[in-house]
Amino acid sequence: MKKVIDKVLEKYPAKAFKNRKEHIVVKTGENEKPIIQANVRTIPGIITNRGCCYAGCKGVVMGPIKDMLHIVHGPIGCAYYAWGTRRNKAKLEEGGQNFIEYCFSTDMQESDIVFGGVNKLKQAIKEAVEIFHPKAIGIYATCPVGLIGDDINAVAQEARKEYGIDVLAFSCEGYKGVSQSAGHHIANNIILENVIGKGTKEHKKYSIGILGEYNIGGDAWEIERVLNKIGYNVVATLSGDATYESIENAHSADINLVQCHRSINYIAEMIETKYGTPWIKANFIGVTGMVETLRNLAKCFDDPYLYEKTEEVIKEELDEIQGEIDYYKEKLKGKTACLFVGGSRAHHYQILLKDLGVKSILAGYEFGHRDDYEGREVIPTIKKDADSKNIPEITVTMDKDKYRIIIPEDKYEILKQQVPLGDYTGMIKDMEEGSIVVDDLNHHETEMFIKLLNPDMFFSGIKDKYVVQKMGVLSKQLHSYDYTGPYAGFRGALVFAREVAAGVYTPAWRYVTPPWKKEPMLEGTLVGGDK
Ligand code: CFM
Ligand code: HCA
Repeated sequence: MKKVIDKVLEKYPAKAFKNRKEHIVVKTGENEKPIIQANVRTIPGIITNRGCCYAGCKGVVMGPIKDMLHIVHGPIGCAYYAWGTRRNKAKLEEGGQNFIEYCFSTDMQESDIVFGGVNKLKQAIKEAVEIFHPKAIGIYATCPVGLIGDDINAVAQEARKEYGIDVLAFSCEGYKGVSQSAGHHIANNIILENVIGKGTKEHKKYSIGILGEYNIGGDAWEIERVLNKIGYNVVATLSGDATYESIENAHSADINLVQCHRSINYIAEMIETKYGTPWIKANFIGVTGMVETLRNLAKCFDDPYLYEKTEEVIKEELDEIQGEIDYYKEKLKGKTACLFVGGSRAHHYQILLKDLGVKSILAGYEFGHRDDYEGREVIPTIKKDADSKNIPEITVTMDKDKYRIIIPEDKYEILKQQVPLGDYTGMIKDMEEGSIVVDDLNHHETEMFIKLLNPDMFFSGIKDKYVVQKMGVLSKQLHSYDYTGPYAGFRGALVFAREVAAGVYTPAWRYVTPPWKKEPMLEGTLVGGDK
């Protein structure tokens, strides 16, 4: 594997070589816990797959809140970028509102950039209130807004007074921070300070919160179906198919399940500090992940009814899918995969692939931090990056009225030995020896690694899907699920298995000539030959 990496880095100029070398590691016997460089800016000139701060704030964390009206303050392209493509689905609830299919923007023009866009923003809010009567409004600043200095906070404050609804301003200009993860931070801070804790709904038995689950392709619905069947009451999902009111009540959960650690780990921590709600790392992707998560959750409540019901539901769900899953496993056994996605799926989907007998030989995140790769224990050793000054830090203290002791300290310590309470061990730990880990993989490296590793499948996003596919390798989007889904939970695992098997065995590959048949094979290529 070392040779493969040398080959990939070979033609980089010295500065790029030094930089990229630190972002690529191999897990070996001697290097069980490699240190990887992460969450630093991409070198200009390199074609990265990363998104921006605005994408992380508006597109990822806030966008899925369905009855909030999200106004993108900026030129229309930014609004269009975050319009529907992420496939965060939402259903209208009885008596509720759902703006998920809409795209609201101030559509700034050159004259607004020169003379300021504040008046246009005020007008947009006025129209939004008059036409749609939303529960709450979010204003999202894109790059030019920060550059010209429109004061969106002042506009939001004035609008709150004038219309008597929550109007939240997010200074999430695309250039802030390294990538999407800066935007997650900005959104989460504002949600914690202004929304969570305001609700007054009565606490119900077996209440849980799901954090970092965005209902892509209907994942949250599938997860909730199973959790409800066991008897849990999901008070809030942040933020897939969420209502503003459910988020106001998120503090009433007894346990929070953290699915996407990257986008939400600090909010889970802050909810615990402020309201006493403990959190565990969850993984609803893959049968093994789902079963383990359900059992861990039952242990947190330590209630005989839940233990029993959990096993009953697991059995029922497995009975439903096992036969078909085994069929696809037979088809996929021994295949190899590369994964390159955002900040958590490159890990979660390895668990599902393993269930199907597929080996993950390379994986990486676009913008994961070192703890997403190496585990939470490295957080105190991570140097603050130069960009973090762009993102306001907030300090949270205990809310004396709403704080609850849910798991007493002595029990907490015992439980911590059994379940990932307040902990996440990172992606590398679950990878096999000899596998390659690459942070912020770029297009040059994608092509080189494909030529050298010749994987059977490559999981990433729209920016490289067709490049990979034209190389004769099945490419599936783990962001949008190639317009299908859900992939989460038991039934989702089956949908995924069916699609991957169909992709691998499609006769279409006979019509594509892979590069190693057109060009001489690169020296160091591991496996060649037919697909
Ligand atoms: Fe979390 Fe996400 Fe992801 Fe993410 Fe994203 Fe996404 Fe993703 Mo695309 S919140 S880090 S910023 S799991 S939008 S739903 S698919 S890159 S791996
Ligand atoms: C984003 C959203 C994205 C992009 C997906 C892709 C998503 O980062 O702005 O590149 O295919 O999941 O929709 O991550």
